[in-house]
Amino acid sequence: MITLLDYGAGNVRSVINALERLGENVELVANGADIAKARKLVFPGVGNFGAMMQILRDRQLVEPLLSYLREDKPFFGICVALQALFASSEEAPDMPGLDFLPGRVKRFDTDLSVPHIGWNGYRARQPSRIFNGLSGEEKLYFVHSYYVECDDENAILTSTDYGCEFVSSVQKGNIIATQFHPEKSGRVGLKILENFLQDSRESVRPQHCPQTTKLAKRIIACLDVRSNDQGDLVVTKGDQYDVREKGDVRNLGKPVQLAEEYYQQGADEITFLNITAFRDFPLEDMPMIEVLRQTSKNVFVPLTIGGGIRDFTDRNGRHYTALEVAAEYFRSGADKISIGSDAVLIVEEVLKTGKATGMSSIEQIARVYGNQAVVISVDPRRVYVDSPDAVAHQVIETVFPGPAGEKYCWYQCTIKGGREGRDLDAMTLARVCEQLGAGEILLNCIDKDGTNSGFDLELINAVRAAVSIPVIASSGAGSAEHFLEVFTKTEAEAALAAGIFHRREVPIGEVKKYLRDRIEIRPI
Ligand code: 1PR
Repeated sequence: MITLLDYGAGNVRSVINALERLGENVELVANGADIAKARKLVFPGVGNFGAMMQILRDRQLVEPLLSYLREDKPFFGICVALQALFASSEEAPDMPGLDFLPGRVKRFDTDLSVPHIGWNGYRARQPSRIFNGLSGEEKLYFVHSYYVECDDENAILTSTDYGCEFVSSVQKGNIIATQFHPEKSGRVGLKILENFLQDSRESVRPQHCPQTTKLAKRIIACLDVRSNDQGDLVVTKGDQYDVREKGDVRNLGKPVQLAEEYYQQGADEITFLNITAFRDFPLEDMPMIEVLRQTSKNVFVPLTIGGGIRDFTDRNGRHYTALEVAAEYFRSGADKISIGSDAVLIVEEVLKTGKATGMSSIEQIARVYGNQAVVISVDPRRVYVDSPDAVAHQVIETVFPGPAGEKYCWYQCTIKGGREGRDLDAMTLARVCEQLGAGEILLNCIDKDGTNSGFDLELINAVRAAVSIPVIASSGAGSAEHFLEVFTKTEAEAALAAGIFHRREVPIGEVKKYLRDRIEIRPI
């Protein structure tokens, strides 16, 4: 029996799924007494340090938690729960932490994009039972903007590099806490959790200890999901967003099954896009939520879900906020949500009024679940112009001239799955969304979607230069070489593809094999 401290702020579903996969029964903490009687306690911290500490205080869990830690009973803290063990955090300077270990939590101050999202290595500083069966060459999944500086050298279990060397896990007696997410780190992460659960394991040191660790470029499999004309939920794929062939919606497989296949093949993340959610209300679309629930039981890498995240009034007049829609997705197993159409409308409003309201879906969801949980999905298309000042948008000079020989273009944002073009360019959208609190940009390209002709490098470079959050390049992948091209000719942190994986033209394993000796990737 494992006791899980769910303080109600984020996606604890994946931690529960991972523990259940390892054969454990999970009991949730309802009050301080549950902590006192716990035999093994897992604490997955999510979101904002200040918000988390406030909830622990309001629910009078701080003292029971400190007593549990002082008694040196088995404890596993994840992400913000590691940070909670220290005295303070720059994320919420007025809110004290648990002060169980000496040190502090600081924000990354680096030219690299922040949040630090993705798979990075670790350097063991002391032996531990959690290293059983690990070689030291594995990569683990991180997602955070703040990191720990620990003054007790003996408590540092591993360190990792990202602009600086930071503490990626600590161990003091039976108290273990990691900045990385074992529940999202595939087979390696499950092994670490298993090692924690089996208290008889002896302490070992991994054979390999890297001099420096590097963040891997991520390969993401994307599943565009919708109902076909028979009412079945299918994975589909468009050519420049047209998903019909001879009148029928293309059916490329079942969402849960395909997601599991891609996980087994080595996908670093899985993204589901509910592509018709702009006209249907996602909370009425229970099958999609069920897809997420089922997938998260067997897929232990990050899951993103997009489609229909916005305020909505149903046919009975009940109003739902975007935050409620997102909350349902997080509860069902999503780690990140992606916002498409609504982001365009929000940015248009901000530009019109000159101010943010604090109430937009981006701001609200980022506040509760953290910036890293909010992805902006951009659906731009090229509009050619004769000169750089022909329009009041950010224009680029292109090496691929337009139909009338135009040497310039801008990237027009669209909504409703490309059906409606708006008077806003993709770079401005990305920049304003970052200011509002988005943590990552998923950059599609309608011109390239489904063409197998390679990514739009000009678009990716322009958007990457406009923001300091990670950018996922999407649309157009047709070969393993295209992934190398996007990672060597742009600064994109991740590349997403759909068609080549669904049509089994180039499996993920082959893409990774090709990239293995050329760039930093996560080994399968
Ligand atoms: O606007 O918040 O409801 O979200 C709807 C989401 O659905 C958006 O993220 C939007 O990108 C997506 N979407 C809407 N219509 C379509 C469509 O195809 N008709 N799909 C659609 C977007 C683009 C990528 C695709 C890549 C890679 N598809 O998801 O997977 O282009 O494809 P490729 O490797 O085969 O080239 P909202």
